[in-house]
Amino acid sequence: MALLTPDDLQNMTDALVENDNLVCTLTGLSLDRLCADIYKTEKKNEKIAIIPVTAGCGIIGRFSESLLFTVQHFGMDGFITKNTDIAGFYEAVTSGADIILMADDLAFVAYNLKSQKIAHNQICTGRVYAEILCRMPTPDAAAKEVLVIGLGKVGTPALETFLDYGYSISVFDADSRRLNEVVGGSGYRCPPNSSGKIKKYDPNAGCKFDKIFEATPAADTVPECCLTNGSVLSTPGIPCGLSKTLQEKYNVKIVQEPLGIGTLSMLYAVFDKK
Ligand code: NAD
Ligand code: 2YH
Repeated sequence: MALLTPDDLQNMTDALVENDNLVCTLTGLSLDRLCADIYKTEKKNEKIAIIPVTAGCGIIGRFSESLLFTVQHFGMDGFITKNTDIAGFYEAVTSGADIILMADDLAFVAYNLKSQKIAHNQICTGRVYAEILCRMPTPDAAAKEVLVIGLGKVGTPALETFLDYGYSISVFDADSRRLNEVVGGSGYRCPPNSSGKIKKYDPNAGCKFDKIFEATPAADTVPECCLTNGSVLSTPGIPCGLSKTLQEKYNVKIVQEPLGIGTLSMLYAVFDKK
């Protein structure tokens, strides 16, 4: 399980603003409009409590502060509880919170105390980064092709989104057992592959991809042979899977930010319907 570090979050505020602008250029929608459209929900003055959690590896420097920045940047009302853990939960509820954000080492959730809707960070992150690629204009319906690298808890929900949009998906994972599970349509959260829409990526086949999704904890996962000039890489993976050299050589546009985009997606997942 990859845990965020304070260093990962060092430039988070700038990255969130820059990525919001890039997503707007790519899709025509700002990140909050995009999330509202994905989940068909809207914010309505909800009060969002962020509870620091000491369990496991403990408090991560800049984690709660980055969540508060995200909440406030998108015009919502939020606060970090003074207390941690259960005392923080009590403080959040008695202070009138509508939604709670909290994370331990295994899960980061948003919970709507009124509607009891709950959202999981890995699922919502995979969904929003995949939606960004799906909503970019594609000139020709036949060109709905995407390469997905990393088929874990973030990559797998992204597959469902690409299938919903009718994409043909080439997949790769360093774990051959996981790769076979996904291509075979069985195993943890595997979308059924009855239509043969998911196939193994073959680096020797010479396929280039305009759209690439990456969700691994490794560097240099995106091979040069899959790139074409102006490819778009949508990647929640930390660190970035594409080297600076290849990014510049192929003029790749990269959507990547360590926490805020996924958090915004979680919040819209638990807001009330429009
Ligand atoms: P996971 O462990 O569930 O899945 C990672 C997958 O990547 C695994 O299937 C693994 O076999 C595969 N993998 C590892 N090294 C690889 C390589 N060199 N080439 C190809 N595949 C490789 O992890 P996850 O929860 O899906 O998270 C994936 C990444 O996304 C992590 O870096 C995590 O920190 C990050 N993440 C970022 C955000 C965000 O908001 N940016 C949110 C959640 C997770
Ligand atoms: O980063 C994490 C885990 N990888 C779970 C998230 C799933 N992508 N947890 C953050 C822990 C935060 C800490 N408990 C705090 O500061 O409150």
